Parts: sequence; structure tokens; C-alpha cells
Amino acid sequence: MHPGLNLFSVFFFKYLLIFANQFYNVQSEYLRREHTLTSPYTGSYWDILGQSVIMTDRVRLTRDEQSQQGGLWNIQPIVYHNWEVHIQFAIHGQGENGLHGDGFAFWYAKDPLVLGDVFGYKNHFHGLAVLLDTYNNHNGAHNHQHPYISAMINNGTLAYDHDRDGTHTELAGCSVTARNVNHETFIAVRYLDNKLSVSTDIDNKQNWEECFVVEGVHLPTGYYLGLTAATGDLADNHDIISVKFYELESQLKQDDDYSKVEPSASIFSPPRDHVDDPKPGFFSGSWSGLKLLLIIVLLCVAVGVVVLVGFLVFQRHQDNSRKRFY
Ligand SMILES: *[C@@H]1O[C@H](CO)[C@@H](O)[C@H](O)[C@H]1NC(C)=O
Ligand SMILES: [Ca+2]
Repeated sequence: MHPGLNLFSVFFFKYLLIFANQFYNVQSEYLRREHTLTSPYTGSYWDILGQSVIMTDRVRLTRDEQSQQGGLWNIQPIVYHNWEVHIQFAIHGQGENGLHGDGFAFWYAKDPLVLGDVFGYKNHFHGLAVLLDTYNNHNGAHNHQHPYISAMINNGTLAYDHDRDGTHTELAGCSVTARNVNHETFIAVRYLDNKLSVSTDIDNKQNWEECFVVEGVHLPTGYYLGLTAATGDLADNHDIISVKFYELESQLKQDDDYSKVEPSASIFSPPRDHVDDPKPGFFSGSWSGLKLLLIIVLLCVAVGVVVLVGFLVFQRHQDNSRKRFY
């Protein structure tokens, strides 16, 4: 064999391994169709109620009118203990005197398809709520930007307090600017090894920014995904463009039955400052452009080298043939 060929195959297999490893990492997060919703929103795994309507390019939870309630629920219970949900949304409207509301909520809750007055779902719920509150009024002593994103865990005993903005029942929160923008806006909710992470992609930078992380969050399997919204005196269009659900694979041993777990949160970690640079591979599907480019370049180089070596071997073979015939 050509001496260069040995060296080449060592490099080739090294990069093949790296590529295979990258591929494997991506495969450990599985998109689950039965919990995913994209245009044209036809599948049978989702249902709407209240004033929500299905449009060609979005599900409108509420339109920009007063006193609306609506919900979009996944009617297939989640059997996975670790997961991540990416929601593309749009909040927009006229706003009277610069006021608008109330916002929308993501739920991982026990009872799907119920209407209520906590962002379109019932109070005293069981499960997890991630609330995007856009009601920029003066209730409460605080004065944060809107939407204000917060999380709440409930075992049915806690009541959400609208008058105090729910800030006394929240686990953690952060403020973002995501109303009436001309680019796509996303929120990600990740639940892995009893850690709840909420991130946003709302600055049109195509990366996730951490909103908050809460550890010691216990949620059962068998609950349902929901997206709901409400308007009161103030209104907005609350639109859901897509929902993507990924099952995550934990590195920890997972042989327990999680179906009987009571929703609870034991440890509270305060929100950190926003970080512009996302941790690579932190979120599924976040094939950062650079990572993808690197793999494509490596693949091109590998293919190029294979073709070159093949050509050299072929030529040598031809030379040998010629020697025989002439
Ligand atoms: C429900 O939550 C409340 C408040 O967090 C707590 O005091 C209570 O013990 C919990 N009940 C159950 C059955 O877990
Ligand atoms: Ca508010």
C-alpha cells in the first residue's frame, strides 16, 4: 500500500469517529411527533377550546379583543420523564393607551382542555406553568419589562394572584421584549434531571438566552402540554406558530416510575444575568451554524480525499495495466 495511504486512513477514521459522535449526540434528543404541532395543524393529537382558532400559519389563542379565553392542548399524555419544548409564538396588537394583555402560558398540567382565568387555564392547577405576562400595568410594587416570564409549580393548593402579578407564587422570572416585533420569537422549556430551564430566542440572533434555571423541580409523567391565553380589559393577539417536543435522554439511571410524583419545587436558584453566548449543544435542535459548518467542511474534505486517493489508486492500476500490455 502507498505509505501516505496509511496516514490518510488514520485521519479519515478519526474524523469519521468525530462525525459519528456528533451524530449520536443529536440522536439522543428525539423529536416526538405526537406532541409536536406545525403548520398546517391538521394532526389529531391537538385540540382547541374557547375563542382559539386555527389559521393557515398559526393557532390564534386569542385575538386582539377584550374578554377572550382560549387554549390549545395536546391530548396525548407525556410518558417521558425528561423533555424539552420549543414554542414559536407571536404577541401583537393595537394596544390602547400603550396597554395590552394579558399574555399567554405554557402548561404541563394534569387536566387538559379546561378554561379558566389564569391566562386561560384554571387556578389551583396541578403541574407546571410558564407564564408570559404582557400586562404592563402598575399592579404590584415592581416595574419590570414585558412580557415578564415566570414559572410556577402547583399541587392544586396554590392560587395564582393576578393583582400581585403572581410574583409571590413564582419560582423564578425574567423580563424580555417580544411584543410587536417583526422577527420570529421562541421560548424553550427544558425539564431534565429535575432541573427546569427556561430560555428565549427573541432578539433575532438565532440562539438561546437563558431566562432562568430552577433545580429540585419534581413533576410526574402522564401530564399534558397546553398553551393558553386570555384578554381582559386589555387585549392582544396571542399566536402559536409551532410547538416542537423533544424527548431527552438522561445520563442518570432512570428506572423509577414517575407517574405518582406530586408536583413540587424544593430548591430555588435566582435568575442569572442574561448571557448572549449559548452553551454549545445546550438545547436540542440548536445545531449552531458553526458546528454544522464544521461537520459539512469535514465531510467535504473527507469525500474529496477519498476521491483523490481513489483516483491515484486507479491511475497506478492503469499504469500497471499499461506496463503489462506494452
Ligand atoms: C402542596 O404544596 C403545598 C405548598 O407548596 C405544601 O405545603 C403541601 O404539603 C403540598 N401537598 C402535597 C400533598 O404535596
Ligand atoms: Ca401584570
